[in-house]
Amino acid sequence: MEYYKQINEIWRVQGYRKAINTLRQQKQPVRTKQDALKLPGFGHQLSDKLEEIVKTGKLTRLIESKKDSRAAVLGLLEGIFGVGPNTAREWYNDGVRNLSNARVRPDLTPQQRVGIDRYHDFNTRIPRNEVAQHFSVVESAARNIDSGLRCFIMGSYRRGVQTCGDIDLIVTKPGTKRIEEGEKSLMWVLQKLTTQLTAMGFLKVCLLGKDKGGKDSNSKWYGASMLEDIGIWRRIDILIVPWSELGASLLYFTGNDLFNRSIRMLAVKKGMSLNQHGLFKDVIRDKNWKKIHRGTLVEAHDERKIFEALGIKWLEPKERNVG
Ligand code: DCT
Ligand code: MG
Repeated sequence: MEYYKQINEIWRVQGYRKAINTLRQQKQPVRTKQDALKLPGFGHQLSDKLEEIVKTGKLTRLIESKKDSRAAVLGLLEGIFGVGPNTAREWYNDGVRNLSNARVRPDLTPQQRVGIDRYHDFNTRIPRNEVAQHFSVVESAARNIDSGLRCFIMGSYRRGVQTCGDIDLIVTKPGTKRIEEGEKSLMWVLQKLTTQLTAMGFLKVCLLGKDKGGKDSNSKWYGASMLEDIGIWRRIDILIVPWSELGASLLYFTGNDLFNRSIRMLAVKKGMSLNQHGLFKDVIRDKNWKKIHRGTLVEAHDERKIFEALGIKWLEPKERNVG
């Protein structure tokens, strides 16, 4: 009965309540399906369950439903921005069963709070054309800051998928390099761009960025954006990428994740190493496969040349939806 209460099956709850009352009123023990079927409110299913409990001390359906509901709650919690499998499990073990329970956690981070407040928004798929509209807003703001800036839409959008989970954007500029390689870094752009877009009311909240810490915090901005006429907060990731690494970044941020995993494995098989900064050869690793020297750069700027260097034919982004 408690399980059906949890999942809001009101009719079943009433059925169980009546059956419990009936059982309480019996003067003789009820031990078999046949005995139970004689009682008001006991059909075949309930009578089978009664007999199972008497005979085995357990109820398979209840064990199953506990598994179901645990998986469902973990799925729900992992849908909160900033909650991964470990946190979800920890909260579950502490008795968290729904978003209201989660909201009152004393250890809730500000990002997770946004994730709960905007749970529905963030878990609604974004139509392709809306992604393109968000892109236009960012692109024109970027162009206003510096007409040399170039923007790209990445992720599932570039792979041609009809609806996207979030909006992945890259901003770059011809001639720029990694900060340790030269002076023409683009880090200042992200700060200016996100500040302007926030003032315009387009960006709603920062979930990771310069002020939120993190290793790459000055080249990456995670947050939410909204189009006035649609009114739904969307997850948006803006990445600043040096022109010298554009190809490797395009490759990485296009995905999908499984395609990335297999192409990286292929690189390793060929004695190379691929990441979002480039394709490298002569990488030196210790016996635990930990990189101790990043190797020599083979290619980073040109996405097609990375395919060539790996010895595989060019794949259009829409051919990279694997798994
Ligand atoms: N990525 C990856 N490995 C991961 C996650 C992401 O290589 N574990 C890369 C590939 C895709 C890109 O980053 C953007 O990631 P997401 O936005 O999470 O995925 P997506 O393919 O854009 O799908 P979605 O429509 O759900 O956003
Ligand atoms: Mg995406």
